[in-house]
Amino acid sequence: MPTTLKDLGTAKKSTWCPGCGNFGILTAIKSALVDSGLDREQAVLVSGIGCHGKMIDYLNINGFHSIHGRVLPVATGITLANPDLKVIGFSGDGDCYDEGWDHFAHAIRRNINMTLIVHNNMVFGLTTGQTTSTSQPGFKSKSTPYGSITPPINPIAHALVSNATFVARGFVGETRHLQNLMVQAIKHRGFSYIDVFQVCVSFNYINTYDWYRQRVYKLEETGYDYTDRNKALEKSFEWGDHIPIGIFYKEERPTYYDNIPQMKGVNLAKSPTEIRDISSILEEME
Ligand SMILES: Cc1ncc(C[n+]2csc(CCOP(=O)(O)OP(=O)(O)O)c2C)c(N)n1
Ligand code: SF4
Ligand SMILES: [Mg+2]
Repeated sequence: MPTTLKDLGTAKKSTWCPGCGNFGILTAIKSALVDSGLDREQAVLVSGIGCHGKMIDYLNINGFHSIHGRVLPVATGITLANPDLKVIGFSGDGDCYDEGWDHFAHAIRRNINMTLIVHNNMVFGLTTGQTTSTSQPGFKSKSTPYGSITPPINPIAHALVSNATFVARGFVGETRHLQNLMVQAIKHRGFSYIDVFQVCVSFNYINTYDWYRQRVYKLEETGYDYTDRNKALEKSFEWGDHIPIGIFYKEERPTYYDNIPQMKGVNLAKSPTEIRDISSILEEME
């Protein structure tokens, strides 16, 4: 049965701060799930640890609240074991671009069939606002009281050079636009990735709603062609007074699962499990 907005609500009381950008992501994903016509039972959510991780509590869909930085290994396991499921991962900038950084490149280059949404608030929110690898130069926090001295990571550029098949950026102040990006990401076969500018009203006083509103513009309104990886890379470095949001790059390519001939038509989760006696093999190896 197609999912409705009502189906997706839960009775859990939100613990996000009033005005938090996570509310925008929640609103957008709910509408995107309805728009994409996905049955609730066809989807599985995976989240990391942080304020973003509470998405699992507020969406009435089977979910796995994993450990810090490990959204991608868990999501990879689920999608390979049961390719009939649509796996959607919610990660934080700290979760994905710091603690789980190595998984990012590898899930992308393998073209794991899943969607990854990164709540990029440029701080470790849940642990009270320390600097992350996307915090802007000079950003002052408890961990960098004199201001961040290292240049931030450019996750869009990294995704592109890792051979990503779907790379986009959204902003929580543009929920309709974000919802549309999410629908396209969900429909994409392969690894679809959206970095979302998610405002943290409690700990990031630089990258506020107004800061973004004065800078973001939509790529699709400029006649931009998202099929050219080199152009996308060039765009990914645009920062400052004008910051692009929208789809940077998109292509179709076989997924990791598609490239394993032994997996063709196999659904491990639905395969019969039997206990096999392997003692003779073990004895041979002694
Ligand atoms: C392995 C491990 N390291 C560190 C922590 C502590 N920790 C919990 S939440 C968090 C910050 C999360 O930041 P981010 O991923 O950006 O999520 P946000 O809270 O900003 O949504 C950290 C460092 C942890 N729980 N587990
Ligand atoms: S600390 Fe920041 S990210 Fe976390 S709930 Fe509050 S506003 Fe949102
Ligand atoms: Mg964060």
